[in-house]
Amino acid sequence: MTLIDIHLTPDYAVRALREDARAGLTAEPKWLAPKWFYDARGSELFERITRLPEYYPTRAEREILDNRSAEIAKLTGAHTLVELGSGSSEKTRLLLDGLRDHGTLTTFVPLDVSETALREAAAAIEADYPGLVVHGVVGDFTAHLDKLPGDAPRVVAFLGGTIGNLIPSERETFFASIREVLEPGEWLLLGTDLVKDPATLVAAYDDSAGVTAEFNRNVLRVLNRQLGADFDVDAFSHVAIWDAENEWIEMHLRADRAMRVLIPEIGLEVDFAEGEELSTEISAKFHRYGVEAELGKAGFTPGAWWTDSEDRFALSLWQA
Ligand code: AVJ
Repeated sequence: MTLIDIHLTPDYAVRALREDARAGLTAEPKWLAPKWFYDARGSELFERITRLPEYYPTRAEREILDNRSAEIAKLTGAHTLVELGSGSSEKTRLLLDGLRDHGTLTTFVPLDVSETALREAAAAIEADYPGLVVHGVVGDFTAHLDKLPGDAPRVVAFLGGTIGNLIPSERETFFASIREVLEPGEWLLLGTDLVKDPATLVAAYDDSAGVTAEFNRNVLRVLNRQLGADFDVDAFSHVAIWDAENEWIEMHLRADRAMRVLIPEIGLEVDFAEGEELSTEISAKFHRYGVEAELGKAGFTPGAWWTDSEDRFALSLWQA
C-alpha cells in the first residue's frame, strides 16, 4: 500500500527559488543554496559523482551500512524507517533489508521535496518489499518534520553527509526539531563525513573528470530554465576550497569575465565583476567529539558510532 502526504503547494519550489535567487544574488558576497542543484540533470550528475574514484563518501557509508544494518535493526527494533531526503535508494535498501530480516519493520516513510522523485522511489520500494506500507511525505526536511507518520519506534535516517550542507546554527535548529518530533526511545541515524587531509577532501569536490564542475554549474542552468535567466554557464569556473577554520569544503562559481545577467522573472539585473565568486555549497566535515556535542545539546543519547575501514565517514545512532 502506498500513501503520499503532500505538505508543499505545487508552486512552492518555484516561489522558494525566486525568493532564494533574489536574496542570494543581491547579497554581498553572492550565494545560492545547494538544494537548487537537484533538477533531473543535477540529480543525474550527483549520481555520477557518487561513482567517481575521488568521491569516497557514498562508498564509505555503504560499507558501514553493509556491515551494520543487522545491528541497527537489533538495537532499534524499529517498526518504521523514515528517510529524510530519500534520494539514496540503494543505501535505503540495505537498511530496509536489515529491518525486514529482523522482523519488526512495518512502514517506510520517505520524505522528499520532489513529488516525482518520491513517487518513483515509493513505487520501486513497494514492488520489492511486499507487505511493507510505504507512506511518502512530500515536504522540506527543515520545515515538515512534525508531520512524520509511522508507528513507534521509528528510526529517522539522514544519510549521505547531507547534514554538512547546514551551517552550525542551522544544524542546531534541525537537530532540536528532530528531537522534538521523536518520542523518547525513538532513533536518529546520521551519516557524517569526517575531517581528513585537505588533498583528499578537495579532490572529492574537484574531480579530474570535471563532473563536480558540471554539477556546480548546473545550478545556473536551473536559474536559466526556471527563472528565464541568461547566465552564460560556460563563463563560470568551478572552485572547491577547504576552509580549515570552519572545517568545511566550499564550492563557488567564479565569473571568468565581467558580465551582467538578466533574470526577468524576478525583475533582477545582476552584475558580476571579473573573478567574482558566487557561493553555491558548503559541505561540513566532522569530528566525533563535535557530533557528540551537537547531538547531546539537542537532547539525544549516544547509541552507536561506526566508521568505514579507512575512518573516512561515520554513521552514528542516537536515541531520543
Ligand atoms: C549530497 C550534500 C552529501 O556535500 O558531498 C557532492 C553534495 N556536492 N559533490 C556532499 C556534493 C559536491 C553532497 N551531499
